[in-house]
Amino acid sequence: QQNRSHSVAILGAPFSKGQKRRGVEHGPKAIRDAGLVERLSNLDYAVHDFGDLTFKHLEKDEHFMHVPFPRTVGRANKLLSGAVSGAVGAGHTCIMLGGDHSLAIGSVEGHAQQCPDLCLIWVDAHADINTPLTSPSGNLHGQSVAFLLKDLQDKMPEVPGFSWLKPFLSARDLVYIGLRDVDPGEQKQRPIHLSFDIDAFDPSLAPATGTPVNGGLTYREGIYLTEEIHNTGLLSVMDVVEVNPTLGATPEAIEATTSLAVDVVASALGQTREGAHIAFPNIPEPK
Ligand code: B3U
Ligand code: MN
Ligand code: MN
Repeated sequence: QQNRSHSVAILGAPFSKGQKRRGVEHGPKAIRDAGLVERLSNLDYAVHDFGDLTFKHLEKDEHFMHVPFPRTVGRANKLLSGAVSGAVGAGHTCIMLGGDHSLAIGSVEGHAQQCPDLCLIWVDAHADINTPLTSPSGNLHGQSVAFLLKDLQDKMPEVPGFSWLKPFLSARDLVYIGLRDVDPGEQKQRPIHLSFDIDAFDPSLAPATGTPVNGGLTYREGIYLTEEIHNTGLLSVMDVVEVNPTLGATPEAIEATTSLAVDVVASALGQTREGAHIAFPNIPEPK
């Protein structure tokens, strides 16, 4: 079980230049407004909200091939990397609130500075493993994994803004959802980086996101996943990305998405559906 004596750091990353729709930069505020800090405090964590990082949009940032804002995205991720590294180094379990999924580049890299043996669990409707040469859109949020993987090094061009980044992850460090038969000796005690794209959920549950795709996770599937990750006791950093509060058709659609984001974080940090097992000393009686 995740050790509740761990404190939780919340890092807001209001950044949207890894894709072309505006609004996802409002994700951190929307998720906070949905009650994240209170929910985690109720789980008995000491919550340290470090606020939002301030990202610079570079004036001179020409496309690289058909990839927009490469230097702006590279620089934002370098900044985020330092912040995540600092939070993990200070002993916190770190929750990174995006922002778009290009931010996983810096988040995972900063985590790896402190935990070189981390493994990465990518929960997403998309694989985000395009290179600039395979990407249909050019958007960097669809390329994050390719920047991290050593295995793809000879397939990756040098993208301006990313000279600080050396790929460090092996394909075998990237964990997929759906494994069903793992032997005891195959299990490794490694810090887990959970990168959770809200668009992994079905659009009926998480409509306020930039690229919804039908046929997504049910509520039960998503929460089961985060409960199991909590049960490993190994969660070290979690990204919650692609919540775009400007894209809901109704206030209810936005609220559904942001409260789902709070639910997956709380569940990854140990909130159980059957209750918190904190018994009432005595059940209150009516007078
Ligand atoms: N695979 C497509 C679409 C996409 C990736 N990530 C999101 N959408 N959110 C691409 O652009 O690489
Ligand atoms: Mn993604
Ligand atoms: Mn996605």
